[in-house]
Amino acid sequence: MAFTFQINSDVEFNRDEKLLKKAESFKPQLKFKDVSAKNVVELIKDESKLTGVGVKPVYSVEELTDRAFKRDDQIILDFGQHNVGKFSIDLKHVGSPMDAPLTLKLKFAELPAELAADTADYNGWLSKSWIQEELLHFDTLPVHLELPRRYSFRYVEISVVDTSPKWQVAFENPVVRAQSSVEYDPSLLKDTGDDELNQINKVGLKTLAECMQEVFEDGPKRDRRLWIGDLRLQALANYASFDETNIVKYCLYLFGAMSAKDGRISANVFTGDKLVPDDTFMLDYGMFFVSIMHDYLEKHSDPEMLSDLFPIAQKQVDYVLGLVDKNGALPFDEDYPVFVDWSNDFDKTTSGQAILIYVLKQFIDLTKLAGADTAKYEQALKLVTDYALNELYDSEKQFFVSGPEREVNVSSQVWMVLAGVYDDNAGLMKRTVAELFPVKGIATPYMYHHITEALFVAGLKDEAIKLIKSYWGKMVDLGADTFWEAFNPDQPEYSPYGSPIVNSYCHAWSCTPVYLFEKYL
Ligand code: RAM
Repeated sequence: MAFTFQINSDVEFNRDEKLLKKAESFKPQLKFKDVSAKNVVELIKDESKLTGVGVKPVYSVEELTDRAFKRDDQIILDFGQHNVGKFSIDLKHVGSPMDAPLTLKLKFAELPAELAADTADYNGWLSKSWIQEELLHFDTLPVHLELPRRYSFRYVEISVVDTSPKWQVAFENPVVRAQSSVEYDPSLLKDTGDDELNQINKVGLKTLAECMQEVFEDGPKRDRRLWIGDLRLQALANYASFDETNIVKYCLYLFGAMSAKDGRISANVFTGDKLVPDDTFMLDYGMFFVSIMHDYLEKHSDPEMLSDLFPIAQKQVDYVLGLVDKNGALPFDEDYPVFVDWSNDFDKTTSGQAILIYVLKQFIDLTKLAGADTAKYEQALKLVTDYALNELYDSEKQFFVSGPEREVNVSSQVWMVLAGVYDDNAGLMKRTVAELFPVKGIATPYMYHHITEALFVAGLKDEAIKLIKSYWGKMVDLGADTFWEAFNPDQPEYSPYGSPIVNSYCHAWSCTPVYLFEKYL
């Protein structure tokens, strides 16, 4: 099973006001820019695009002013690019006096596919409230409408529910006050020498920029909050591009200031009006707090951060080491799962073991840096690594196996390679490519990132590039302006939530080509 909703209302949290105050000093300033809509477009059937829906321009936005709309009329505004921000528009009445209110329905979409989907059909397990829609009444016109809520979109569909037979409504100046804490600037990217890769890189950078708000959000449409797993990858892509250090520190300090009293670090933090740690815990996400510190300190020296956050990282590591049995196995626990990917189709026990090894190595580096004693952790590392090599590596199959069925899956090999457990990574990944590719049943760019990185680490550069082109490249072909939260190339309409209408089509953990190209090309 993978992660679904957890309700752990009995968990007690720390709230370290000193660390929160420090966090506040790192909080980034948002930058704002007004972007006008470009065209009015209409949906068309286009089999080359996601769910077979594309758009075609009908007229330019300047021509909107001359038109008036009545009951059941509809327009779709295209802003020409993905934006995160607040939408505004001028509404005027045309004709006889207003003898009834105006009712409009507004729908915001990152992709045309969302506009084609019928909201009423949504019956998934995530809240319907994520669907980006508004129903609005206006008793008098003209009105300068400024929506109070931030949306994430390229397209806005405006449906006139009704005016009255006596008058119509006209629209002018559709604008989004676009926001981010960085400015998207493709000149930050190096030329890979390959047009397709350059295009993928740009879409990756745009994705990252849109998700860099006051925190590294996972997705500006949904969940609009700070998840550790996403943060780790965003921070890496950020070092390879914008290299904004304060936002990383802000996020790290938030997790550090609000860990659970038992030592676990929450999987995500709500960062609306109040800062609230979620009562959701995932073992791999909690442990990646260490990785984020480690990655940061590899790039930027920061003794103060190390001394502030090291004790918190240590408690998290100690908590997980307490779950390891005397043989060195880390059992899979439904109540404290390893996430790894949204797919439920593979066993994650061995991936969890490898992630523990991966993090433990980084933690030992941090321990040395902090001048603390590493003996306990060196010993633990040996125990869990020996277990992986002796019990989880099947020398007949020549693969790492996972779970009671001794299943061979891609994720176990990938994480063992990333953890540097086995002495022949190249051989292991070659066998993985030969026997377990094409990748099946993996649903997230998050896991595809780890597969790709394992290929690079193992020296299989051509395979890595091939995978990037067939995965991220396919999203571009399907119309991505920004990369998506979930994508299964065999089943492009897949959603982890039961319906693509709540999928996020600008999702942080998919931005990693920016990091991979910088590091491995
Ligand atoms: C979803 C979001 C987020 C991810 C978690 C596990 O809610 O997509 O990005 O980190 O799942």
